[in-house]
Amino acid sequence: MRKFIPTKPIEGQKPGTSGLRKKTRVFQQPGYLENFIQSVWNGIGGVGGKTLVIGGDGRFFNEQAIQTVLAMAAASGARHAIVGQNGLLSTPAASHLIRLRKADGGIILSASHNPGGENGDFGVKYNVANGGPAPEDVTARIFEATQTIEHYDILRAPPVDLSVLGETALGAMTIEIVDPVRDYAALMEQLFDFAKIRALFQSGFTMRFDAMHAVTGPYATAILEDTLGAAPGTVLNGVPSPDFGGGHPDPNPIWAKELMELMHRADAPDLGAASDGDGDRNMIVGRNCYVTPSDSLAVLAANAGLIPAFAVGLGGVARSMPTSQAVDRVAEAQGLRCFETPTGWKFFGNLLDADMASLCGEESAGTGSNHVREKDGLWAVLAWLNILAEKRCSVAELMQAHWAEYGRNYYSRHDYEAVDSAAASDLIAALRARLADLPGTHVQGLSVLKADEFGYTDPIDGSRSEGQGLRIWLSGGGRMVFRLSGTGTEGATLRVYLERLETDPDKFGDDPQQALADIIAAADQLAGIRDRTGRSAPDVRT
Ligand code: G16
Repeated sequence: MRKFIPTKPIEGQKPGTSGLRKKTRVFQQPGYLENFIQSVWNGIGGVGGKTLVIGGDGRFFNEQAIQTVLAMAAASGARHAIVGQNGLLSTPAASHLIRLRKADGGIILSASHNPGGENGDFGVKYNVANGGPAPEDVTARIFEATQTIEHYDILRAPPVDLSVLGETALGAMTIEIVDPVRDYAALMEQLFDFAKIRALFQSGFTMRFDAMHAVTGPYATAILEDTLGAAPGTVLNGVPSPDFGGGHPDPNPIWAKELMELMHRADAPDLGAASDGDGDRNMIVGRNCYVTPSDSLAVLAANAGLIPAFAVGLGGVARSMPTSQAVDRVAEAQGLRCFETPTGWKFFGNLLDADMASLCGEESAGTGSNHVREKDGLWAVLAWLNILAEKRCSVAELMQAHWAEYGRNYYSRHDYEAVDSAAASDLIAALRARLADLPGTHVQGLSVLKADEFGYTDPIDGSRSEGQGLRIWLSGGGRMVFRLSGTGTEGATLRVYLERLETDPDKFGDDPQQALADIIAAADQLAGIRDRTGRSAPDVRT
């Protein structure tokens, strides 16, 4: 039975860098999810007659939320819902399904790398017909709709059994429950040289992939172990759990600590990799050799010719603004177009659609290509495997050779989490006010060459995004960037991105924190981080 439920706007339903993310308990409040979903429908002009892909990363509240989304899609006249079995779909697999099945869009339930569980985080993201996250004009319309909503529509019906593959119906809407892995795995097989990777594993190459108790487990097991012949046990923490085993499913050296320790032991495997809550982030680590996401992007760009999907060459490359400039020099050497976009995968969408960029990456552990319109953790791991299968060298050797050719961009991101929101905004405002006066001044023995606030004009649709981070360039090839995260759920997270180019091969082996020490001190001095936040050190350094 279709129900028309009167409601009122709920404050704060503004999508951030990637959808709406809040504490799970906030989403569990009566009407909270319903208000947002109805606002999505209202913001996109309704879902009448449309086909939607629906799935999530399996975190606590996932299945319940999917039942609500289905009941609301059916009540609003959607024609067809394609749902991952047991409500599971990794973000890149959802993006692929939207494209493959020519759906009108999709709803992905995930707070990505944020912890899950009753005390953790939950999130909802709307993706458009190209498979990518909704662009800013769409999220703006959705936000507007959250502020004027007066009612939502929902079908009151028994829950749909999401465990059984095949078709069923909810009201007049067809629901198709699909294997979450099958189509994605088939796509990967088209993109990479599986025979070469299989031969690599047969030659004794070893790896560990830490799925961090999140959605990538079934994908990684099917592809790495069952198809490519990696030894059983290659995939660690491969069974998705609603609270990610109590962990923080963020693939970086801090949260993937066990894997990092393993990779620094004498009996370390050849390759270590990890992926996040919804499978779109990745970490790459060799024996005693962590690869920063920025370096990973540069290495993939430099070696793209070894990957069958890129046999025709790259249309161009793109990186988010705070990502290191390592890929820029590869692009320059190879005569490739190189774009700098604001943080958020949605900004790559138009470039990928227009084939102006076919390889994109972000410092936040996101790498991907034009095969879908999301970043893709497992794709990045397979790309590395494909390159290593061709080169038959270690990760460390590959990095050394890369730096010898292009120089090394020492890079680190310092995060100050759950900072008082007003203090964080004041810090940014105060620094913004001084930007024009900084060039020509000196700090910690470095001169400021240039300073600005990043804004971006999309080269395809001309849309303009302002206020995308404060940038300061220093003598000696240094750069620092300040911005506030758009994915946190508590207070504000201040992100400070630090970078310096080193071209002397004798200095490629330093610890990044040491190599960047003067820039780190300069950042603190310029922005007054200690004084304004009361923090003497960042919570996370990656
Ligand atoms: C999301 C976005 C990324 C972005 C990252 C960090 O990643 O999809 O494009 O780089 O957040 O954003 P922020 O610095 O604003 O926190 P994910 O993996 O959380 O979806």
